[in-house]
Amino acid sequence: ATSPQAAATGATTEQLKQNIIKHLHSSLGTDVNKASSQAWWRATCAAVNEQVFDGLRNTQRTHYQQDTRALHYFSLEYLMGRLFSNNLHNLGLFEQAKLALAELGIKIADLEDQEEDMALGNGGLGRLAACFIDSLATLNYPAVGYGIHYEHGLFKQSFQDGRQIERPDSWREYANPWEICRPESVQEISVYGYVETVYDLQGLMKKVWHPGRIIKGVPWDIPVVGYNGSSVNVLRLWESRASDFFNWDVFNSGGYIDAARENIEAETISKVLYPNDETDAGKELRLIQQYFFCSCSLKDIIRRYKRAHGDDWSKFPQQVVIQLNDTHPAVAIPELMRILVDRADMNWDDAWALCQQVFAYTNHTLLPEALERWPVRLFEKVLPRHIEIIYEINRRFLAEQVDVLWPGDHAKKRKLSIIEEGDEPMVRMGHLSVVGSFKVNGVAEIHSKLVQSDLFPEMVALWPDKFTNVTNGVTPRRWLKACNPRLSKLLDEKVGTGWPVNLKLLSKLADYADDPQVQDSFMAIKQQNKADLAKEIKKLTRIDIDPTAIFDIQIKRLHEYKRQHLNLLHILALYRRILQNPDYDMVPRVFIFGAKAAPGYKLAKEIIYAINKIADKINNDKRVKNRLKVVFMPNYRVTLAEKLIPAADVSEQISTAGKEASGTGNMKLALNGAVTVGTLDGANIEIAEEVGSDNIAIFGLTVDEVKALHASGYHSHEYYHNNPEIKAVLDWLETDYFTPGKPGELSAIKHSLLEGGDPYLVLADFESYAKAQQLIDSWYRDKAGWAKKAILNTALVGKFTSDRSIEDYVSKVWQLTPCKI
Ligand code: 26R
Repeated sequence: ATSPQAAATGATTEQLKQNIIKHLHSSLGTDVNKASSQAWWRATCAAVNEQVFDGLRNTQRTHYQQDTRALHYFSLEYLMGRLFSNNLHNLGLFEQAKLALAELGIKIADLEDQEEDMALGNGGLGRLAACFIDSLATLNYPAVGYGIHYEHGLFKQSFQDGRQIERPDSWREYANPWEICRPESVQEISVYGYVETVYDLQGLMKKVWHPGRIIKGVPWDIPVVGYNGSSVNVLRLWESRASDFFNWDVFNSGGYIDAARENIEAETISKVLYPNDETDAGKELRLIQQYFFCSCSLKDIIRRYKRAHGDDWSKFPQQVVIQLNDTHPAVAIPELMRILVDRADMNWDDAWALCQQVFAYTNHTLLPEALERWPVRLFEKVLPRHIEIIYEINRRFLAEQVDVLWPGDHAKKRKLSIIEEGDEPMVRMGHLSVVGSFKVNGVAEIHSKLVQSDLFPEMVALWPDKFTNVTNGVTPRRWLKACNPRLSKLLDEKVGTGWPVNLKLLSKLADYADDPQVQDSFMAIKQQNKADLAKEIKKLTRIDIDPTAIFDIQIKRLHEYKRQHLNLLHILALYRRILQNPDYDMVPRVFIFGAKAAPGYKLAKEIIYAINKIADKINNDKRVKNRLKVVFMPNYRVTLAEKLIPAADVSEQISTAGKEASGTGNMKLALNGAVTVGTLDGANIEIAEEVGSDNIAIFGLTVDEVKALHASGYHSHEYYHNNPEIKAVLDWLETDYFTPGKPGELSAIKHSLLEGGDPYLVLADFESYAKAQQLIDSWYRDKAGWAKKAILNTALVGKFTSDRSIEDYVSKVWQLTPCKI
């Protein structure tokens, strides 16, 4: 059947077929008889791109003609995943393409597997950026995503004897069909060097930065296709190159070989994504990455603005809003100041007023080790002019804001200063971001409250209206329609086909929650998705699982605060109960993990190792009789998430309360009918509000209880000594039961929970967690009851579409108007 959109664009199955063949011949230089799957995939991409580029041209022309205000999303990370089926779905061409390919004897799924994930991000923050640009295009908001064109995205993970091995990701080794190089828009940026103070003819002081290096930024554009033939926006990613005339200039750099080395260094900037999630490594190259893409992007924005408005800066804040995705791009603030003051000769007050109307900042984490601070020393070396500007921003802030509200209060100044004093003075990027932005938001209600009460209380006193909340969301196009076609079809039948752009329509499904037929269809779909996943698990891990067992899934980066080890201790407790009581009655359960550990995060890697070793033992123990299986899927990434999420019965969202800013996997899993086992943390709280307490298993300490427990002195030993099950499973880790002949190989976990003080309160929450899991077991025994809960999860989480997040940003922060193409 031809969808209305496809009919409108005149793209019939037959035309698609001809186009694919045309590209097989003219772009790939092969033909139908000998084309590989790779060639078929590339030819199909090329055929699809004809429509993508039409949309791109139309969109850009319309935005230019209407001189629209636009959002500029600045992010070090975009976790895009694959674009093939996403673009086909958003163009309304998926079914035609499937048919066209089938007629050519090709399975579309085989082509999808030809594509590497575009994994230019670590986790939540990067995937959020990807969902947001999808929604922006779908809602017809003029927007550009700016970032870095990393040659290597997040490392690929494999296991060797249960331990994580990292290998480089080379996503564009054989070229990426979705990107367009734009040599006409290259930028040059400077780093290093020194600042000279000069006086002009009127005797006015001017600062002149004499750079030590010039680096070229080459933009690559990735079209971002909105759903239903709406806008096609761009994601513009900068690749660093050596700047030819400067660096090969032997007089400037001391010699031919030095020049060659500098060229290599220039190209290193965009080589690789830093794989740290939540731990700031403070590396020089990372600061240069941040500055490189911010400077290129600002110059790009200014060039476009000047094309329409010349040297008149007065309309700049009307036309341009920049969203900082965490503090990673915060150096854009002093960079814009530098451009305005040093280059455009604007006076400081006007420049600062302009800046403060342009930037807005999203905070994504409260973890102290993730809050970025750069040594002043490093700034002086890399960006000597910017550190002066930061000092001046700080001087005025302390004198004109802090000292006015708290006269003579030095403690306040010390706490609020953008420069942290000490043996090694540091630039606090969070402070800089708050001071330089007109809005600051957290990513879930509770997180935004904590940003205000715990992280920046004085900033709230200074600027109460600056702070707001925008709860995260996920795109239902990728995370339901494309990844779960069976459920999508049922939803089309029950609530109509409008749900991908109006997710609240899913609430109509609640009317059927008690309907036995709908329950059967819903659970039959879940069962088919589980069978598919079981096959995939067998293929990837050689592990056999029972597709009728409860599929219990924890997928996210590996971090102590996310508490994969709490899940593991509970698995050990179940295993122990089974061994102690051969008839232990439990619904068969498969615990599935997916997680990458930052390569330098020792304990996280130990947890991966422990899960793998314990899995191996349990999965091969006949006495378990299939009640328990543990699977660690290697190389968790967007594409794997798309296979896991539709098959989940239970969603593990078990962070220590107050630590997970929002979470977005929690939303994807609930949307696909999984029941959450979760703490009252991040967006779990809002999910619980939406689905109701019968349809979610909440456990554990609340944020206030966590604070109270820390305040009163938390002693994890007490839980160890008072709870025999906790004691037994922790002691078990020290034996050689799971690592024959090598006792103590798994003791790092026990160590961190006892001698290490258990900073994330794993032992404090253990009992409550085990009870919640018990509740899940009893809920699942009631088939109709479970089906109802699953259905209600899908029906009631419409709030968590990223379209709603974007509309919230538009009304609270960005003030954009949609522009129909
Ligand atoms: C400083 C650097 C090493 C760094 C720190 C932290 C790099 C990357 C991060 C990742 C953080 C900012 C992150 O991804 N946070 C997650 O953002 C998601 C989207 O808002 C939230 O859902 C999630 O709760 C939060 O952990």
